[in-house]
Amino acid sequence: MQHFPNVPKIQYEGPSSRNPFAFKHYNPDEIVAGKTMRDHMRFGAAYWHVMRNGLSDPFGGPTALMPWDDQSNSIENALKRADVFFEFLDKIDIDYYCFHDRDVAPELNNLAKSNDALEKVTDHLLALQKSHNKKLLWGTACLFSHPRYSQGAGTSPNAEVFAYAAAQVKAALDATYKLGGEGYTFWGGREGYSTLLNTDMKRELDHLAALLWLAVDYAKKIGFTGQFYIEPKPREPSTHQYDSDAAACLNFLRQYGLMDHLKLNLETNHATLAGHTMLHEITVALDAGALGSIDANQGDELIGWDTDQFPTDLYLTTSIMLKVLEMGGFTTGGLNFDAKRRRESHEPEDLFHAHIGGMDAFARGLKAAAAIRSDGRLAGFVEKRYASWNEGIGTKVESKSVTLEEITAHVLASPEPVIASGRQEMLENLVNEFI
Ligand code: XUL
Ligand code: CO
Repeated sequence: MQHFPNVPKIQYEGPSSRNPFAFKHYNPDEIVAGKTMRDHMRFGAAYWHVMRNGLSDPFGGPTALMPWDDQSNSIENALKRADVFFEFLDKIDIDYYCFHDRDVAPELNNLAKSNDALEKVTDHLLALQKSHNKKLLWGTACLFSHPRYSQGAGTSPNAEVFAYAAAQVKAALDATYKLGGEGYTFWGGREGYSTLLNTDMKRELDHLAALLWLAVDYAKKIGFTGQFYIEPKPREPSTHQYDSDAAACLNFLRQYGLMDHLKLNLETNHATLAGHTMLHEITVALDAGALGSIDANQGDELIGWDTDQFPTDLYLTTSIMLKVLEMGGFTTGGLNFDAKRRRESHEPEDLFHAHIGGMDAFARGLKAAAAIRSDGRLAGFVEKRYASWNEGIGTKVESKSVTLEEITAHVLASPEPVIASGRQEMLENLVNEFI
């Protein structure tokens, strides 16, 4: 059964193609900077957006046409959706996917029944992965939709709710392990507060760390060797979320001794909600050796919430790929399109236009980033800007072999420092040469 009858398998046709169902820049087998584009990108599709997002917004209900979905909470419906999803992955030529437990399988009226449903659906997903040659980038537990989590999951004031969340994490980890998942993500949708008047922040953070440690210990026990990630986001749904940005997450991980066990899964629209650029967030993570994976999307400058749009901004994709190349590429992570179509783009074929656009934008970002790196002028400029640290007083400070008195004596014996221009505009022009 063909669920996307109007859509062919998407193939690379090159920049002169006018076929909307073709890649103009993403050529999976083309070698760029020593690796195929496919291996650089490790593209993933998000089950929650592709299969479960009806495109409703706070002012109106769902618009997305999903003729394959009977809208029931049944296991049969869940199994059918999985078939459609793998047809989508085949046609769009994406190798990886990501899911929440409750996207793929229904939450039923008790944990035993929900776990049983998850077991049945993941058996089917495993078979589909094998027959379609697809892989799981990461799995996660949805600890934010059900009303029991309205006041937090790992940070709930109610210990029984914490316990429920922990049990859900166990089942989601079992599922991820069974499916050979290369990672497991924690996004703390409700891990924050609405008012501090009723909140014991210290206790809530201790509990959140306890949840992560329980997961790390359980993974060891079952032999799950995938990478754990934590995904920063500053607000929405909570007024304040504890994992507010990359620096806050790293501080949390360090405080609770978790740095060896978790890396960051960074999302562009979360970075901008935090008042940062994605480049800033990636740089913070990379410098801490904690850049794990990327939820690829972009926000809308005119709307102050998480619009989760498909990434089409070439400056954004170029800056991301510059850092990914600097890191030496993804290991366990990849570029997961945590992105949804606009509410007006309700036809199934819009799923393809959206992903094609994101994949082509990243392909162009990769090529531009590789060219900027082999050109060398940008890195050369930065290197030269810090050259004074490679000699004299700079070396002494960096090697911590100098006192404040010695530094003062040095300054008294030296002329006024002359600093060079930062040349921001020249460097912006240089980057534009490649885009
Ligand atoms: C929400 C978000 C999540 C996580 C997974 O903003 O990004 O979908 O990626 O829970
Ligand atoms: Co995300």
